[in-house]
Amino acid sequence: MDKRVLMTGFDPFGGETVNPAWEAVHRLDGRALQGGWTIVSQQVPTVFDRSIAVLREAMGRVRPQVVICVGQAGGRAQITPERVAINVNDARIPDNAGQQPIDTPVVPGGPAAYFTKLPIKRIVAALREAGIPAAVSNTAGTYVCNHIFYGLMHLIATEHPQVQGGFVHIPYLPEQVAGKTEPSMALDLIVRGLELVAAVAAAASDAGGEADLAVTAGQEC
Ligand code: PCA
Repeated sequence: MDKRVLMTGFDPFGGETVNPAWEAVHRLDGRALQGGWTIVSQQVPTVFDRSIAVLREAMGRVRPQVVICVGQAGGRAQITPERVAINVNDARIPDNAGQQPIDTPVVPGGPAAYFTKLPIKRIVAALREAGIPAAVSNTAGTYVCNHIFYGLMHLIATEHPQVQGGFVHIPYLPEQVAGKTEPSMALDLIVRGLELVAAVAAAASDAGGEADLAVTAGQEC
């Protein structure tokens, strides 16, 4: 069998010299999963628009059945699959090309939001079962991560209807916060977690997009 999970990871941004997303994702390149699946890794730039162009090219070349984009969420303590991508760019800091869009759409005329069809609650349950801190997130922010997530969901809606896709945010690496108070997660644990995310998503794709677990991930404000 010949089935592929395309995983993307961003390059460093915001003054950091590493991005845990690419550090982890590139270690998974070529990793075989149960059921005849292989992970294919692709770096994407932390740049509005160009990130989606690189993703679109990679989807055309790799022809994946599952796509999982991964980004750094500095300050989070858990691996967090995202529920929803929104059609807005609102950048607090410039991207790696110096662009800082404010309140522009990712896709002019596109829907306000897309929900992932990945089984995010199944993924969180599997991660916790493996002893890896995880939670569903209900916002991917308004920077390049939400941007590529929305772009991915729009590509699925318009060009690749058979693909299942989603986005996962991960914490800082310990070396990024040495001397600070923010939480971090060791690279080995992030790599194991992302492999598990890919495995659960691949199994759900094999099962024809099975229903997610009916457990709450709700939050009050
Ligand atoms: N995190 C940023 C963009 C690139 C990344 O890894 C974000 O959360 O938008």
